[in-house]
Amino acid sequence: MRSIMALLPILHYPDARLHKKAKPVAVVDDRVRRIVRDMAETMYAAPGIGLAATQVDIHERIVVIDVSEDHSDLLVLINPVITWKSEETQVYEEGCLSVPGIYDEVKRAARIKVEATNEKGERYEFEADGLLAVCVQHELDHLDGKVFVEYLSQLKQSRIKTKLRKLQAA
Ligand code: QAP
Ligand code: CO
Repeated sequence: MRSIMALLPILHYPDARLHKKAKPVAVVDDRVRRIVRDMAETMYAAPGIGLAATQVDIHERIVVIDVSEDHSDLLVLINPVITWKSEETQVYEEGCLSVPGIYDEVKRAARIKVEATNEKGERYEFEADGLLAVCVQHELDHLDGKVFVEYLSQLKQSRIKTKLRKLQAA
């Protein structure tokens, strides 16, 4: 039986709750699986390619990512850790569901190794490059309370704040 769709409200920058540090998940149970399912539905509906629990005001170390064209490759990352980053970097034009309409270049490691737990509670490992590597680093930053605009100049950050505050007021 298909459960009822639950779309979660997404916090928008600048919101202090985006800067909270998420706590590890102790046990992957039905409560956590429900959060994962609701996050995936919220990400696909947006549409987006990545969503961290912090962005839906849940301060637990949970991320969903799907960089496929057809929603066919959902990655569930519970308590994720980047265990290795390449010296080589790549610059990518990033966006964020919490910073609507704003896109700018960020430099990050080009290749990473990641360890995480899936929705069954199993620990797994993978290597990522390209867009997936960007997305994992972007989403893990959210769990530590960091938004991609914090990599931009102070001038750009204050312009973005002003623009988004006006949009929210309208
Ligand atoms: C993070 O971002 C990311 O501004 C995921 O109006 C972005 O899914 C990682 C979105 C780029 C790597 C590269 C943004 C949707 C979605 C917007 C997203 C918007 C509507 C962003
Ligand atoms: Co984001």
